[in-house]
Amino acid sequence: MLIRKPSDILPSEITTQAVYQQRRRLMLQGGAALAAAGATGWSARQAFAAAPTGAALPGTPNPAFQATDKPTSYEDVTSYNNYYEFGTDKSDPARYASALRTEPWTVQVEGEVGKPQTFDIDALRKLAPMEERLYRLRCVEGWSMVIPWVGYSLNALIKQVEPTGNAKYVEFVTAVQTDTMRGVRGNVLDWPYVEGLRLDEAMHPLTMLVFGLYGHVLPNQNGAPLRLAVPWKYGFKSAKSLVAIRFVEQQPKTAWIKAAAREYGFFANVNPNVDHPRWSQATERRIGEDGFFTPKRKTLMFNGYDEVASLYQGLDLRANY
Ligand SMILES: Nc1nc2c(c(=O)[nH]1)N[C@H]1C(S)=C(S)[C@@H](COP(=O)(O)O)O[C@H]1N2
Ligand SMILES: [Mo]
Repeated sequence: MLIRKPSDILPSEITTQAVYQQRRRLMLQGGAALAAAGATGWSARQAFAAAPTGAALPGTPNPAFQATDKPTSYEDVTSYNNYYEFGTDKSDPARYASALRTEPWTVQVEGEVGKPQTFDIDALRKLAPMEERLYRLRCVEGWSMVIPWVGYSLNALIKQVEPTGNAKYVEFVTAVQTDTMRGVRGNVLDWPYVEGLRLDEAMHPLTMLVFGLYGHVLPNQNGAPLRLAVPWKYGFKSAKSLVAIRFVEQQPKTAWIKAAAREYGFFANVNPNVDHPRWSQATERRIGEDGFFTPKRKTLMFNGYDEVASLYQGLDLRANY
């Protein structure tokens, strides 16, 4: 279960990466000073714990994709996760995903494309300029976060492989490492974790191929070395640790549809008016804001990304949940 921590010194008032970095330096200095003075309290340890540890991966902030919400702290973004391959508790990914082997790493891009290709992760990192975008992420379970991702629009990759006229959907296949992933030894889901988008959804500029967060390479628990971010859909569509991207004619059979088709649909657009069979989707709990008296936030249609509405004109969003 989630245990809330005091948030007074968490870097949660950050607005941009530059401010974050500056704050981080100050916190590290402050932490070092406290440590030198023999302070071993929670705040001294927290000052170290809250800073990114991976290699730097800066992105140029793209003004077109900046949520105005306050970013969720690095600590929360990297310690409260869903990554069932490593276990179903929110703390399991942070605890166990360090075992994931992220090198070497290739992504097979195949199927209904003129130029199928296997990309090395380094080639993908260089394929388009890295941008920083602040996106909201709304989990189908009723919580949300605000994350400064680093990456670029998936359509940059799609254009390179030239989809054929038969490509109607894109299937995303994620890693299975039986020796490092304790979760895949059980059958909570039918592994590999597979997701899918319609081709026009995959081509939408908001759909992002993500390599980092908070100016650093993705922590394993967040889907290293690359994952999707599809901010107008429930979080489960944003598949982690991609190994293959397939262009197909038929709607992909996703892991969540196979597990519970009545509860999780293919579209999975954030929609406060269509409840999950077991709970309401009208409101959400923003991670880092929750206290006994904190009111829940109203969930917004398409998670507030109204620019995607035209993709669904004429589609009954109640039937196509
Ligand atoms: N491979 C894989 N990708 C996954 C998941 C998963 O279990 N396995 N969980 C999804 C869900 S339910 C959510 S809410 C987001 C969480 O992303 P985050 O941990 O980076 O916030 O990842 C999604 N991607
Ligand atoms: Mo989720």
